[in-house]
Amino acid sequence: MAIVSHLENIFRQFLPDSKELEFELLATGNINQTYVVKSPTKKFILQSINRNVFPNPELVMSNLNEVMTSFEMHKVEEFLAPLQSTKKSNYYIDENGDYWRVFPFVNHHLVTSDATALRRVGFAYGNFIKDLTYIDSTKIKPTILHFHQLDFYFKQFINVVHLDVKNRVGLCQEEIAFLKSQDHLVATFKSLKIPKRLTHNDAKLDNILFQNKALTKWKVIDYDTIMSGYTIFDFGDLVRSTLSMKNKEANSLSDIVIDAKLLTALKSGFLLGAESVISKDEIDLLETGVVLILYEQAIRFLSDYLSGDCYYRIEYSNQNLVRARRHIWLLKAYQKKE
Ligand code: GN1
Ligand code: MG
Repeated sequence: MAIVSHLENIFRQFLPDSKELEFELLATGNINQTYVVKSPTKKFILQSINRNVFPNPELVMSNLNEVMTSFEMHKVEEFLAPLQSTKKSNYYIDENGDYWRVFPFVNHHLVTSDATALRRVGFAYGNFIKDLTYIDSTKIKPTILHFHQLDFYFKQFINVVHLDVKNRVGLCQEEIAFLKSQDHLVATFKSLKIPKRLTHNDAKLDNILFQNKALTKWKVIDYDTIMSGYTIFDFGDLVRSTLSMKNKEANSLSDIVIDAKLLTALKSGFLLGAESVISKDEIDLLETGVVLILYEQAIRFLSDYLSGDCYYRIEYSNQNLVRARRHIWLLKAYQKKE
């Protein structure tokens, strides 16, 4: 098959002698294309960078080199280094101009969403915030402009509603009206007085891989959006993704369950991990971070739906609308809880 030989060729740029390879497409991410590569003895992750989302893949990979150098120097064990190609680079550009990298595959335990496990997840991300302070932030460049900049996403949303290029506005009037009614959150975002620092920026549950049952050994993965950001957004994404997982079957607002015990577990773990670097102002705004990121994600998913699904990968036609709705329900339920 043409695609398999294409993938084999790419993979052999990193491990030239590998034989009997199998490739399995992973459907977990919304952006990059990711394969599990099985050789008779070992497994790897082969991933191409989505150039529509990351217009400058060189930057993604040079940031990764900076992260790697600092983490190696400080013996950060929770980091997974990419393999070097035979040309001594951490990526390979194929004939289509696509950028590919290879990571070791981490055998991992799926995290159950009980309080003990979520305290460990919280700790892992808090600890990562601490690890990121080892890096000289001036050496890390933004890989996506305006990332997590709520006022930017809101303007874009108003614009796509106005343009209505796919004639979909009529199908989501209620969602649009709700998101517009919450524009005070844009003002909250703009008035944030906490400093920016290096953050993960996609701190979701799936991006922590635990390697033992006791959850004491783990890797944080997905380094493409490590750049300057707000700590409270990493915490927010962690809560958001946990709530999304717990509520993935929800079909209406009344189905949404917000489990306070689990949120407490995430928060206490996160605070413990980031204890040495997090400020009182940041701690006071952690819950605001959850609200802001739920709102941001709902806006981004709905904007993508309205503009014809150009950003996030979809598996069925109105998936971005479904994603936006779930985030709106989560936001409403979370706001009610407060
Ligand atoms: C995207 O592809 P994935 O799942 O790693 C997105 C994140 C969202 C996430 C929502 C670069 O990340 O911001 O939180 O989907 N990444 C980018 O599931 O936009
Ligand atoms: Mg990601």
